[in-house]
Amino acid sequence: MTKPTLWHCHNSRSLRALWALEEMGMDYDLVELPFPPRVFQKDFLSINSLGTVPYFVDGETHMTESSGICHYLVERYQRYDFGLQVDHAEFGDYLNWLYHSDATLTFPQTIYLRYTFLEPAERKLPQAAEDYANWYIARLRRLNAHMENREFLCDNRFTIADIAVGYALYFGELNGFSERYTPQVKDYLARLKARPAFVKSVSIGTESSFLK
Ligand SMILES: N[C@@H](CCC(=O)N[C@@H](CS)C(=O)NCC(=O)O)C(=O)O
Repeated sequence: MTKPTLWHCHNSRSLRALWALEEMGMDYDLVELPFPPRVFQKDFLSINSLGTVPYFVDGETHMTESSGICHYLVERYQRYDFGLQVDHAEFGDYLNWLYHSDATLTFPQTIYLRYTFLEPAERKLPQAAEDYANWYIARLRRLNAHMENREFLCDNRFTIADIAVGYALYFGELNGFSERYTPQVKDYLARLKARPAFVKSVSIGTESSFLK
């Protein structure tokens, strides 16, 4: 059987997939790219026409969605030690956190990042950046309530839902939002960041970082 390959940029959303591979102790190949790859590594577009990371290949499977890759790894390799099966009472909740992590908690932050840091001075949009920062903090309301009496999101144990949401919180920290996190969310993020698999994954590729 061939090994999966992951294309990764330091601190980007491919960290979700890398962290999951490390938690699962899987054998994989890693291709590190400078950020953004479509500018600094143009030949990457011939591999992934979107030019985004993560890009993940496992045999005939090609994927571009970070939370989807984590979900794939659980299902494809039957790693329910990191996921929930369909007959579990919290299965819907688990899927909801997986989707929520990127569509609701990460996307608004990318608008902030773009119009604060990535665009040239004449295209920066402070109003859009501030609005989307506030949007992100407001969308944490559900997580804030959920984490009041919990250590992890689902089933009282660490799963890929924690990886998916944990990355959004970590990205928020890099963007300077963590002072606005509630105490329970700050503690939750600290717990996730202390995991050896996170510490290892986040240390990979610092030279070509898009957010240090
Ligand atoms: N929804 C996708 C988004 C992938 C994505 O946009 N990744 C960003 C990095 S966090 C990227 O590669 N941006 C480079 C670009 O847009 O050129 C996911 O969750 O993986």
